[in-house]
Order: sequence, then C-alpha cells, then structure tokens
Amino acid sequence: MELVFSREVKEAREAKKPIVALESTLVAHGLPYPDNHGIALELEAVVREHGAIPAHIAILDGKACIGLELEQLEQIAKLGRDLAKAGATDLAVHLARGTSAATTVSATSVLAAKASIRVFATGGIGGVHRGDTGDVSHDLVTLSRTKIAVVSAGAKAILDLARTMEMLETLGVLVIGFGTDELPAFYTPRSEIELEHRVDNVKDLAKILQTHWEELDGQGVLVANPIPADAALDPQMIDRAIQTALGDAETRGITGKRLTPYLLQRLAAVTGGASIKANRALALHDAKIAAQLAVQLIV
Ligand code: PSU
Ligand code: MN
Repeated sequence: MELVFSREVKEAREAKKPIVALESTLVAHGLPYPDNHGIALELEAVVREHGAIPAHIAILDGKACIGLELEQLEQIAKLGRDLAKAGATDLAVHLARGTSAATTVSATSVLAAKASIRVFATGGIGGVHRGDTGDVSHDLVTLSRTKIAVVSAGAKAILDLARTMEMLETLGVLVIGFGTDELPAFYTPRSEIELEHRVDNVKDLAKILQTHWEELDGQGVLVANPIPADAALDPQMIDRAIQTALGDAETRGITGKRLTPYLLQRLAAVTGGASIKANRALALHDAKIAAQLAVQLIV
C-alpha cells in the first residue's frame, strides 16, 4: 500500500527519530470545531516538546496519510462529522475508491503499524457499549492483532468498562496501568477495575513492550494512563451526564457508528463544555507519555 508521509514525518523517518501516531476521528467526530482544531495542534506540540514527531493519520482522497500538513488538519477539523468515519474494516473501500475518511483507533493502528510506528496516543479507545445491543468496538479486535502501544485514558466512560476489560483479556490485549493499579475511567482516574500490571516509568514500559513484540510476537498493548487529578471531573456529575446522554441516544434510536460521536456531543452539551476540557487534558497527558515512550523505545 502506498503511504503518503507529511514533510515532517518523512524527515523523521530518514533521521530515525521517534514518531507518535495520532488519530483523526477524535478530531472530526469526537470534538466540536474549533476546539478540535486547537486540541489537535496542541497534541502535536506536546509530542514535539517531548522529543518525538507527531503523525496525525487519515485517508484523504484515497491516500493513506501518515502525518498531515497544517491545512489538511484544519480541513479535517472543519469537515467534522461531514467526513466519513473509517474503522480498520472500512479502509479498503476508501483507498480503492479515492474517498476521504477520518480514521478511528482501529484504522489508525493498522496504518501506523504499516508505517512501522509503534506508539499511538489518543483519548480513549472504543469498547463494549452498555446494555445488550452487542455493540463492541472493532478497536478491541484490531488491538489483538496489531503491533502497537496505544496510550489512552482507558476506554471512554460511556462504555461498560468492566466488560471492556474482560474482552481485552479474552482477546489477549496486554493492558498496563501507567502509574495506576486501576483501569482509568476516562474523565475520572478510577474505575475500581483492578489491573494485573502496572509500570511507573517509560523505561520499564519500553522494556516490557520490546519483550512482548520482539521475543513473543505479541500484538497490541493498551497503556492505561489516568487523567491528571486536577483535570478530573466529579464522578457523580459525569455519571449523571452519561445517563442523560445514553437516555437521549435511546430515545432517538441512535446506534452503530453514530453512537459514540452522538454521546460525546451530548455529554459536551449536558456538562456545559466540562467534558471537552477534561478530554483535552487527558489527551494531552497521553501525548506526553506516548512521546516519552517513543523516545525510550529507540534509545
Ligand atoms: N476517544 C475519544 N474521542 C473519540 C474516540 C476515542 O476521546 O472520538 C473515537 C476513536 O476514534 C475510537 C472511536 O476508535 O471513537 C470508537 O468508535 P466506535 O465506538 O464506533 O467503535
Ligand atoms: Mn460500535
């Protein structure tokens, strides 16, 4: 497959600099304009500040873009939900037809791995939705078969976190708490779901990843990195807001691909923007740890 690299990523590859993948669905479908554009630029800045090169990933006119030029990123932020949302399964359709799409965690992971990028920062992965609809994000399956470390604040709190954790275990996705013994709950640091493994620094983490990938042919790893305490939302407040958003989605019959973006948008409205502020803080924290990890992996 032909990969199109941004100027900065092309140079980084030639100089063998560490690179961190970033997803475009968070930009197009997870956050409203113009916050999405500002946050995407901040994510890139944090990655650079910590010694790595950012590579936002998307499909533009049938090209798998690894790293986006400024105007491309802005275009994606402005298009928002008018842009298609592609999971890993949808990639071939866009590539073959020459169409454009924002890439989810699953699609971003697949394309990053094709570009030999091993570290990816995002807010929260998809997972098992609440209730009994059987809606389970393809992110989980992709992680089970793609060599990538996704640094995220766990899975989004709108999900059933306990079942998401069980599914990760079933699929053999290694989950490692970064400075925590519990799966983070996205907007809050704690879920009371205990993790089997914890690290407290990127050096320790890098060693585990190298062993996992190089000696055992292990695949995806979820690095569960809690939201910084000072940015966390009140657990009861966000729980109530999630209940409201879930109720609204049910009333309006929203399912499938539109569900996650709809819930995030409702949460932003119900919390008066507090969920967006928290999302920004946790994603920036993920970008920082991911950059430090990417640096550590090549030393
Ligand atoms: N995390 C966020 N915001 C998002 C997403 C994750 O903070 O918008 C996106 C990711 O792209 C993830 C997708 O892969 O939501 C999951 O969608 P679904 O539940 O339809 O699989
Ligand atoms: Mn789904």
